[in-house]
Amino acid sequence: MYLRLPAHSSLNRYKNRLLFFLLTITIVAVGLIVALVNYLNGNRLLQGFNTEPAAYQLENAFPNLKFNSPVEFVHAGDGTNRIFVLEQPGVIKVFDNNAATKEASTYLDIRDKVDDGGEMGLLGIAFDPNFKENGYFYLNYNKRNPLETIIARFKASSYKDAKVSPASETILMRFSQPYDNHNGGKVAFGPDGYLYIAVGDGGAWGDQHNYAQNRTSLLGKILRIDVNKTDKGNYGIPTDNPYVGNTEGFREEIYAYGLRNPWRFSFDSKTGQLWAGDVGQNEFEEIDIITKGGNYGWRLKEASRCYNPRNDCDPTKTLIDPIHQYPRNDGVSVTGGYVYRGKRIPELQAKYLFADYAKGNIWALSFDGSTKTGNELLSTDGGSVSSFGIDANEEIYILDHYSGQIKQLVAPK
Ligand SMILES: [Ca+2]
Repeated sequence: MYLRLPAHSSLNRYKNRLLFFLLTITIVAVGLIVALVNYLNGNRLLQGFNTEPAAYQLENAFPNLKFNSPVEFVHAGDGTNRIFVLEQPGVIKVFDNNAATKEASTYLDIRDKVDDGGEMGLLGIAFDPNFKENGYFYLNYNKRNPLETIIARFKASSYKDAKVSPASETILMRFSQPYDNHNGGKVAFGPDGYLYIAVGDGGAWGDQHNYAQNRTSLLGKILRIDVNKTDKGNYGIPTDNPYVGNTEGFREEIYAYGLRNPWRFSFDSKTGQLWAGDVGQNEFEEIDIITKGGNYGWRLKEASRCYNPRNDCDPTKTLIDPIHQYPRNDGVSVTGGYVYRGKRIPELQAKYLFADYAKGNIWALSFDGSTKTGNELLSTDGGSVSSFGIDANEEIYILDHYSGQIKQLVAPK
């Protein structure tokens, strides 16, 4: 009995040591698992399990200003740091690029020349590269009776003028519109000094008259003209346009074709690349990099899918597919933006920002030359984004068509 007691007590001691050992191992293991999960979460390696929406916020860039259906935001490149905003009914507003600006004044009022509503109105403005010397700027607007697109030049008597007379107008181009939607509308000077003009397919649906593929028509195209020449009246054709001197009756103004409703294009200020958002029909919205003479597919294709005909729509494989497209659950009406070259949000440097007008989504597309490498959803809260704008410092702004506010992205902390 005496002999057994120590043996018994020794056995208990071993049991206790074993239990203590197992308990210690368990505590250490649980601690390690908790630490590992926290580490992975912190490093966003478990992002697939994280359904949090994009973290960019939108703030009102000019809290004292509100516009009537704003559709465009530009600067004049004249060193005055003024911003010009187009109001769709036919007014250009001007104000100092300062968040504290109290009010915007009227720079030009052509409401009596413009018919607006739906997709019609004053849609585009481009200041002449020599605006400071010549006072010229160019507008794209719509009118009825008859239904037309007008490309016109206006003239400020001095670049410093606070107001411009509607009587300074010279019409460069006018062409009829079969329907009141799909007017394109953007105008901008390229790095080559030529004026680029976005023109939709004429409207209705499905491009029933096949205008976008018809190069004898200006509809469904990106046009390029020389505003310093007069061989076409008040403008001319750049000598290296794709259809210069053709004998097939193709319009010499055409730079690229096969577009449905290019709603906002821009030039990358660093590379000169031309980016466009093209509004889709039933299935896809698309982003295109536009090259000279390129055929972007519509109505043969809607984005990368055959539309009319449904099969074998590109037997010679000549149609250029979008760099990016998105389906209906992400939005229904694309608004093309800009390749960001500003300084305020370093994370977005060299990415192409664009939005969906109907859904309020704003994205930043990453790319490597001409191929997409990623697409980040920055916000689902953009409002009705009618356009983006760039100021003289290449900072980017977002126009909310419905609220009339100009917004700015704020990066997550
Ligand atoms: Ca296309």
